[in-house]
Amino acid sequence: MTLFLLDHGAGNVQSLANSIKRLGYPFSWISTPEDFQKATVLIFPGQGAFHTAIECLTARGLLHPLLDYINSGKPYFGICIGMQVLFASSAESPSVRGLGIIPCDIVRFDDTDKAVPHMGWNTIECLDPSSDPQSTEGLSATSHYYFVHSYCAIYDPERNPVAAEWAHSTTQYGNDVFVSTVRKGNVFGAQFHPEKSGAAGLANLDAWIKQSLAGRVPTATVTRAPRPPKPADGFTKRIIACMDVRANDEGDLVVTKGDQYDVREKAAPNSSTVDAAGAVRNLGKPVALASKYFESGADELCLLNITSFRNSPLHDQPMLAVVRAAAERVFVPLTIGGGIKDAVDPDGTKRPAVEVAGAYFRVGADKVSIGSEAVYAVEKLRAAGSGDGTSAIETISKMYGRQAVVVSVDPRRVYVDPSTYDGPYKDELVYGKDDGPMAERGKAWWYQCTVSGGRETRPVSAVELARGAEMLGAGEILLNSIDRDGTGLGFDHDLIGMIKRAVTIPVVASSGAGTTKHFVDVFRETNVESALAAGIFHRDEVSIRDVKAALQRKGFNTRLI
Ligand code: 1PR
Repeated sequence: MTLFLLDHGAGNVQSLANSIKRLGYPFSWISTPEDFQKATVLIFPGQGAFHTAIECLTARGLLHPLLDYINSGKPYFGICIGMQVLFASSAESPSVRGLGIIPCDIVRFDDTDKAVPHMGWNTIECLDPSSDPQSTEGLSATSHYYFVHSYCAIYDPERNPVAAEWAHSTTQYGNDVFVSTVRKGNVFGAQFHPEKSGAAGLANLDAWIKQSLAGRVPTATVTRAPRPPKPADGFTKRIIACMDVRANDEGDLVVTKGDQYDVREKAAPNSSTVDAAGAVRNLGKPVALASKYFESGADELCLLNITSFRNSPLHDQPMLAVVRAAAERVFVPLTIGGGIKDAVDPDGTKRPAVEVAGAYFRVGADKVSIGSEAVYAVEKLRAAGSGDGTSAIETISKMYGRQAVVVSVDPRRVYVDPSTYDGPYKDELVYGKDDGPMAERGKAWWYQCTVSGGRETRPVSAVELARGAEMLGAGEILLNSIDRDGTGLGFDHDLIGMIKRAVTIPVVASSGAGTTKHFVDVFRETNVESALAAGIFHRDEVSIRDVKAALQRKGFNTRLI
């Protein structure tokens, strides 16, 4: 029996390959239609848009051989879009037909009651009453799995009995209950990403591969009376560890940390180590810290190449090597930011942003974060009234799906006299509270966007950037605060609440965390989906486990490992 992986050219296949290597199974790649003849066990990892998957498979002559393989009865595991292509169609790409093996349609989540994409960790409920461990495919109702999708197969036995017949497990997200895994005969599919779901996901992959290679197709799903799953929205708050990465003065890539974006050491008064003053703060090696945070229960990792605005990231090989090495050790989502833009290599080769992003996806990144380019794209959008399809946000989300595109916002407060201010951001002004910090009392401010790591301000507000980014196709906002970065004063709830209300896509609160209480406060005050920290984790002042325990004590859902 030979395990094959199908790379349709727009997926995070490296992540799956890393997981299977970790499990110790040999595998080969499907690259030509003929390879399907050699495959006896097949996994199709999918990331990205429905139409992209079908178009890429068609262009490479793989679509019909894939259908023939599945109809041959040999074991098939479809992951995310690899499961969705089994359906007849998807609202994501109305003009494109799926394989039609499951004669139902994929629809978009309702976004009136929750952020879309469904991006984060959730639980599943296996519907098969048998306790046959094979039937569970190594899944557990008490584990969390990583989902990142805007479209789903709604579970509704009354109105959609065929989808219900294929349903192996369901998940609740807000008011929607959808099919999280499908299973029938030789076909198994997961809406979540097992390769990014930590130990729980690896257990699912291991169970399925083991029984498939042994030729043991699980016992047929017993016919069961369709029953409404128990309402159990297991969606957790995500805790993200962020590593700002740059070359130090010796040229080594190190994890640094800004204090309001200034990453150079200050000379301590009467310091004997004067030479330390001015050096790039060095808080560790990126891959080692990434592994440490993964083992400590981080739900996601963010690697930001903070000096990439200076040179072409593709030529900036060290960053690709860092992501490749991190992805071999870390089995939760990896976001890479810094320099995701149209670039020109030193030899003059033009590298469009979508190619830069593709290079990172191919070495194991799951999302790319766009900072400066997003500001320029929104300025252009505001001037033209609509996008022209050429921005990094538009080209990358078109190719890989909006769930793969994060926009990083670097706002700085602009204080104004509320009695005289007559500028364009009146309705975005925040007023200092009488019992607030002294520096804010009697004042008002708005949040201005910056580019190049805060070095240049642009005539765009944080609200304009967030709304424009969503319009252009971004799937998530990484909301930093230059004023709070590295201060330990807590998150800027005014900023975060304002942006959360302005968009329907998920928002990551960032900058300023100093204690576990700061995480409890930001989730309670703003209802953001996730919170990010850097300094307190790098300096071992607070652990990710401490943060999650504090959140659990206050009644928040978190993923404990
Ligand atoms: O403009 O697309 O090349 O992206 C550059 C990326 O690098 C952006 O995401 C930008 O936020 C980031 N960046 C650039 N310069 C700096 C700097 O610090 N000098 N880092 C920088 C910004 C913000 C967070 C930080 C949180 C949490 N860092 O990443 O980790 O504020 O910090 P804390 O918990 O210690 O308070 P492009």
